[in-house]
Amino acid sequence: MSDASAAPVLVSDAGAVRTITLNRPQALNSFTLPMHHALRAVLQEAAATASVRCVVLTGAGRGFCAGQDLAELTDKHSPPVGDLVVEYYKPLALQVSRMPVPVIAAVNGVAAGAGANLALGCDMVVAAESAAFIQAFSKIGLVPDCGGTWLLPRLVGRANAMGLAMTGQKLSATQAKSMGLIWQCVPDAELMPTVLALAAQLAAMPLKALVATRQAMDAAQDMNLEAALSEEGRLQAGLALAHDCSEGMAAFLAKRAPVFTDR
Ligand code: T3D
Repeated sequence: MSDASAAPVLVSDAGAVRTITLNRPQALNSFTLPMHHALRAVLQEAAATASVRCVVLTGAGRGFCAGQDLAELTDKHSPPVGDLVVEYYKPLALQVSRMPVPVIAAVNGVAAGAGANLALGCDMVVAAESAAFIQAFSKIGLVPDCGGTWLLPRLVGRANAMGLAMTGQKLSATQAKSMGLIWQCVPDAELMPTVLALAAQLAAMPLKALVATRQAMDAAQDMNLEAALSEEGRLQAGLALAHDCSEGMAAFLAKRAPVFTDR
């Protein structure tokens, strides 16, 4: 019989919300190849499961994720560092950015290296007060990966991005909130109740519109105003034909609660 507590990733459902828990607490949930494979599979499954309308990503124990397991790199069978980035961290960041449902990071403790950028790549980030974010890469002679070079300047501007990446300094969750790096910072005991309530709220909303909002926001960063306005028009034209838009307008006019079902 397999020991579920030893699985590198745990999955649980509460209504339409699926919680995925990184589960290597003895090493602050740092990434090994088995954890990469398990996370890829459970994200694929969540994306393909119609009843899942929001995903929450969190960590077991006192950490969220400490990035790459550095001990694994000393294994002679470990792929070269560059290959790990291309074959694992890049696909992971893209997979999260292409989920057909909103993804919320519930950052329960330290998020370092690729673990920090995995969290920051989620649609919304809620952190416990005791959590912290560390761009640990420079301290071991690497550049931010798992989307860090793309995400950080967009989230907090070049000056803050460069400061965080070059110094690798620990940013408390409170500082991260003040800097605009994350959506919310809450007392530790309120983290999961807050995130699960937020996830249930998003799960009941028009998902196509939420996912298109993510796509439009990200794409607009590389567009001029005219192009961004055109993209808004293109997306709006498609969304206006979807069930959820008709339902939202009908419910408003009928003064009743809407029931959104598109995904
Ligand atoms: O191919 C590639 O590698 C490229 C991809 C790179 C992506 C990356 O993520 S690079 C960045 C890798 N991560 C780091 O450099 C962070 C290393 N960890 C730390 O700096 C510290 O652990 C923290 C600041 C995150 C937390 O510090 P603290 O004092 O709260 O905890 P600790 O005592 O350092 O760690 C607790 C245990 O977790 C400890 O094990 P032990 O002594 O109790 O048996 C520690 O060794 C282990 N641990 C923490 N981080 C990692 C780790 N083990 C392996 N790899 C880790 N990244």
